[in-house]
Amino acid sequence: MDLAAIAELDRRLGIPGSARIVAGNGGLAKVLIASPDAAGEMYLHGAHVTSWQPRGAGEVLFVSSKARWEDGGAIRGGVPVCFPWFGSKADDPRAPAHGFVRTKAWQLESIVRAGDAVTVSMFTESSAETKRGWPADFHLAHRATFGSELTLELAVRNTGKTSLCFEEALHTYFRVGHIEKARLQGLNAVLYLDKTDSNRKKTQQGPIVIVSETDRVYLNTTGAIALEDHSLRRRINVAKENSFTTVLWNPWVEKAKAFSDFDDDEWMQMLCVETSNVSDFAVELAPGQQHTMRSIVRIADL
Ligand code: TA6
Repeated sequence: MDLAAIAELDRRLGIPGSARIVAGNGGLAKVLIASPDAAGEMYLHGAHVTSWQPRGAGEVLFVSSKARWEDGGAIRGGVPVCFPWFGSKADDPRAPAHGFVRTKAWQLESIVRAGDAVTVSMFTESSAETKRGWPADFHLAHRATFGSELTLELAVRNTGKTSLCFEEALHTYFRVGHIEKARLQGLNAVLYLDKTDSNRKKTQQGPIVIVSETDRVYLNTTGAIALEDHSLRRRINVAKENSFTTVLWNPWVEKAKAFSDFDDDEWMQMLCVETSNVSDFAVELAPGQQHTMRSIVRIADL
């Protein structure tokens, strides 16, 4: 989108003093939120939230200093939207990881201020191009509310004549002071698939401390989690609705080095906790039906 088009979008949908549409990194269009309750950013590219800072608090989301900002690529950090499959595509190993909506521009539908919070709504939908990779008719909306809480809603509508099945994840990168001083509560006794151990099924015992590469899918869990950060002395609470899996990821040392869009030491500053419906909990949607998954993030002092 060129600067003139961004300015036109700002004229049509911007809210002076609260939300402006400007050119961000790589010239990609973004919505910049500055409300009494919070500051934030959301790119049209991938409907990707890259910043949320509630008033009086530090930045809650991690974005890599080496992130790439380009059409066709995925932004390393913030909240990538994974849809309609998670990880690699079961029947096509050449298909892009985590689906195709995080690497393309979405449409900005509206920006609404309610009280001191601002809600930004974006959408994307099926096209001849998307059907080449995934032959389904769909409408996908991502609504982000920036306030004293961050609420993310992912709404899928089946606009076709046949049933569709999809996986989804809000692949959120949380910023931590130092990963070795973080603990995760809320997944005790939950079954998980350990992707670092051939997807072996295991049961979580007690709180989680990250001491090596971690890549897990917690199954059949609808509860909230609390990320306790003893370095930044804060607790990040993530509640969720209509989500039956939680993915946990930290690349640790070696995987971090392997990524060209991630700095070698940045594994210490982030943890992905992903509100999702993946694996055995993929969603089946009949024609005309809609499914909405929600993630609600709050922070508190520790
Ligand atoms: O969510 C965890 C995960 O699926 C890991 O397996 C790892 O690959 C990570 O996502 C990052 O994926 P990306 O395609 O963004 O490099």
